[in-house]
Amino acid sequence: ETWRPPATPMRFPDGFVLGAATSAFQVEGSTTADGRGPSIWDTFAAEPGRIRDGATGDPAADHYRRWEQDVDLMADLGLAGYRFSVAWPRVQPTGSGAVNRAGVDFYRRLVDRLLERGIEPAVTLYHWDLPQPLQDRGGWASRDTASRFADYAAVVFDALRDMPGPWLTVNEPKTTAYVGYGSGYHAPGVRDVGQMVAAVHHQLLGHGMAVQAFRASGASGRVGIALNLQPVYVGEPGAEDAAVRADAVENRLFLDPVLTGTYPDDAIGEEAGQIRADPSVLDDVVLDGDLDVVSEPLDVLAVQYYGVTGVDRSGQYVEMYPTSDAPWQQVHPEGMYETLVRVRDDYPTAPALVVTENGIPDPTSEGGTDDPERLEFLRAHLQQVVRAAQDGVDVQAYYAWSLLDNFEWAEGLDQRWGLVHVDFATQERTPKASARWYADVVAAHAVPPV
Ligand code: GBH
Repeated sequence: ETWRPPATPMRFPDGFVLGAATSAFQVEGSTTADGRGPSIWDTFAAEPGRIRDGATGDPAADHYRRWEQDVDLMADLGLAGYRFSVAWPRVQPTGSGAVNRAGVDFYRRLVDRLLERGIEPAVTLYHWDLPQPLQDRGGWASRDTASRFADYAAVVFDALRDMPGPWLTVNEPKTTAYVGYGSGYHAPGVRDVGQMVAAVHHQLLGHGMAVQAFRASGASGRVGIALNLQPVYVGEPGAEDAAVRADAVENRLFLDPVLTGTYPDDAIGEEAGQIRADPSVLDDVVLDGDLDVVSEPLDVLAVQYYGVTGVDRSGQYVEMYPTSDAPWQQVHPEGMYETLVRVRDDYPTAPALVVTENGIPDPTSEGGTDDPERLEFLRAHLQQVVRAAQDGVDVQAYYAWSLLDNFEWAEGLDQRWGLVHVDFATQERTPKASARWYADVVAAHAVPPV
């Protein structure tokens, strides 16, 4: 039976943080300023045919130069939280060794201004902009990258050590592995299942090593990882087993090692729904002791939820719910509730949850500021978050994706995910109708009924 929202406002728990999110490469621009080194996304965007309309990360939303105005905008909207990512190539231009002070100082100023404005920062350490010199040595297919990441993380923990909010180590290791090293649709554009599986493990290992560095640093705040989770449904009669295996691929391959220190044994193989490879590709990269590191206890688990998927008997994806203008996104708000409840029920050791991304693109590329689809999407998903909290799930924050229209990876500037419209010709910011509605939600600390 379908759950129906009440006709009265749904209140968030006391202390629940409502905010919005961005990532460095998607908004900053200024890709060569103040000593920043090249990242894999600079390289990838420079290759013809990789990005829609040949867009690049410069100037994106020009946030590196307009950050003060952007913090003012967040304050005007009354946001209680802002999730951003630190660009590794600004902090360590070659991915290791010498620290670039100018890069660190940018994030120090940003955090200080956010705190002055009463906006709690949430800091992601890796949102896909790997320093190019590390890719030249194998990227996440190489075990050494995990150690380099932990060293970089320690630099940031130290520089922003008083940051009170959540720290997220790696953003969506699934996407980097499957899209960066599997389909090759994202940087670094590799198509190799062996490298893909290695990239899963080395990102999770890097995450665990960064958690250890966090504990050693004495920095404040709480640490976790950001996983994009996606309920998998049986898309036709007889697809039950394929759906279980697809769930291993989409969810358990990441949740299990991080929360229980084991990899599922049904994610990789030749059966419907699985990653098509010999399971030994994983065994070959997991060394003794690694899973203890990967499963270092966390303070928060960050969940990113965009939609659900169905699978048929052969494990192929089937459409069961309407898609947004992103063809991969099947919109189903109940999936938000199911995801939060599932983590709580299936993983007794799970820490508090925060939702660090959720959103949709505008339905046309016209780029207007009237966005009723986004407003209703946010309303329906926020209701499901409150519903989960009411049912006893310890969920403590929600960050809409995204604060600003920005560089949407391979889709370039065409797909607009912002609460705030950006005119890329002038960089003028204009809050969309959804942003004004969301400001009211934050102020009321409750989701209004339709
Ligand atoms: C998030 O990923 C990212 O964290 C964020 O940076 C991004 O802006 C946001 O979503 C909106 O997309 O085109 O068939 O190859 C969400 C998960 C995984 C969704 C990769 C798109 C590519 C599918 N993403 N996927 S396809």
